[in-house]
Amino acid sequence: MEYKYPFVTSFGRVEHKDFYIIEVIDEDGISGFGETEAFTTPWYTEETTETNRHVIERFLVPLVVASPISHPEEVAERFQKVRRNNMAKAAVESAVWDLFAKKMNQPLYQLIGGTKQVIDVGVSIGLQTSTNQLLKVIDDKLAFGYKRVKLKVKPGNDVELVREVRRVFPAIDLMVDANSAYKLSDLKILKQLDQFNLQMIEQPLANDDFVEHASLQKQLQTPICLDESIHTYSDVKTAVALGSCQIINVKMSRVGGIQAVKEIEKYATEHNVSLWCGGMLEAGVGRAHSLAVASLGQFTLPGDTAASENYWHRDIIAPAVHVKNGQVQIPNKSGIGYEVDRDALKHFTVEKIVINKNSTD
Ligand code: OSB
Ligand code: MG
Repeated sequence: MEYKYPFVTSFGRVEHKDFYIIEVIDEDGISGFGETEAFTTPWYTEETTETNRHVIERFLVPLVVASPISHPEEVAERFQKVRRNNMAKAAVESAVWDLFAKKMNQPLYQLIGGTKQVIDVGVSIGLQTSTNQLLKVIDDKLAFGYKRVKLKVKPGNDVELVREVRRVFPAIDLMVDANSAYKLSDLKILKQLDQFNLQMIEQPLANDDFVEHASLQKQLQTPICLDESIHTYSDVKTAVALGSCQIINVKMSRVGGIQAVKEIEKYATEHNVSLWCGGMLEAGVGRAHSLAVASLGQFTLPGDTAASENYWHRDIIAPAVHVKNGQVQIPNKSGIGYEVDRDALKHFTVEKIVINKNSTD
């Protein structure tokens, strides 16, 4: 699917997204849907669309169909024997959650313990060709009512950029995301960001360095939020124990599924860590799952789950995700709450793989 506009970060540029929609069908013919959220390149995490397909087809589906499943929690348990590959796991596990919620005739967000049906959303804005262009894009996004604006930054595109944005928009909720573009030796630059009253700085340092993030957090007033660093429940414990961040961007796909999000959310509640739901520039199925997890109580900050129209001319769900006054209302329907638009799905499909239970026996 082609994006309306390319999305540029410190690690690269994305113009379209290739992904698999996972449809799981049970013995009664009820369907659940999930979406692989990796990109075609391994620049954000190590997974790609192709590794997702490989791992799902070769290892995860056989684990799912090996014997009957009575609750989606069993899926996460079975997947423990496959190391990492969280986005592959999340696509399948979340599809089973959707199916289970539909069987229970309950909205997924309620089934997993979510408490909010109305979700506050912000918007993430990629690097632009000029500061003027960025100011124009922010203006456009604010017209939709988004509750906070996230800017991408990188060395050379930071302090002066944020200064100008703050000058023009002195009162908006504003944050920055570096996607690991800085080193601890850039401390002088990062400290200058403290003057702009940012809600947080997301993932300033290396994706695997909890110690340096802890050291940086001690020297910054602005809260650090971790994104790429967090793949597991134990990563959350490490970050909290070391003081590597005050806030966590939770992406259901990055942590391996809905069960993992539930466990992380419980821990974050007990340890007073604020959460919000990030995005993978995903299509409608992934977005619907993101909204369901954003409904959990500890997701107290606006997430990146912007409207379908922020990304796509045509989404694959009906209705599309709409934002009004910076909020999304999750539909009162069972499962993810949105129907997969079969015509749209067909329109975008370039490959279809069917696996019957018997074919894996
Ligand atoms: O770092 O949160 C990120 C997009 C692609 C990869 C990583 C990130 C992002 C975003 C946009 O910031 C999130 C979205 O709007 O889906
Ligand atoms: Mg990020």
